[in-house]
Amino acid sequence: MEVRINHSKLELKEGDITEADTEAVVNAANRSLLGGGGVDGAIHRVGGPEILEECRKLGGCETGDAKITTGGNLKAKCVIHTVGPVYQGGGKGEAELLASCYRRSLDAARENGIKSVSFPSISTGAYRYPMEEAAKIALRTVTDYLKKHQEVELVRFVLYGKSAYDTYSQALAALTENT
Ligand code: AR6
Repeated sequence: MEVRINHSKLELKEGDITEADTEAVVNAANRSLLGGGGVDGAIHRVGGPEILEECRKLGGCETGDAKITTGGNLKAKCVIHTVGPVYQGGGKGEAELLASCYRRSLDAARENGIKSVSFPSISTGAYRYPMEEAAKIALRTVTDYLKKHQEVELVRFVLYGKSAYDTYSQALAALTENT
């Protein structure tokens, strides 16, 4: 599924983010930036040790923020590491922190002249954010961002499994109907 937002394209795909051929892929990291499971584990496994070497020099990353490194052996030339919130019921500012992950990742892309970015569904694995809620926030935030900034030409969500893909597709359909 894809939609146009001004001069940019927003795309949903089912798949594995380590195989993405966009210039950058976003990692759902933790504050240490020193690796973990899920997307983080897969990116470091496929991308190789060069990514971790650069991460070590960054001194971690706050929740809601993003930092960039090489893509190592990935097809993508850069990895943008962002740290999603751990879901604690929704009353701890999680929605704003999750939105901030998407905005700060796209800021990092723009600052580095990157025109295509793939995102996973941040916080919806180990950090337990409900997928439906997270999809609405992710898609609304990226759509609003692309309306304001033209530099990033392609944003792709790479969704792991059919259920995640369907949830994002329904959220995107609802969002575009209402705008
Ligand atoms: N490609 C695309 N999506 C994936 C992949 C993949 N290869 N693997 C999993 N997903 P998670 P979080 C989906 O746990 O919730 C790590 O240990 C997965 O189904 O990767 O932000 C970090 O170090 C889920 O929907 O990230 C942190 O400690 C989504 O990606 C912590 O997990 C995110 O799941 C971050 O947790």
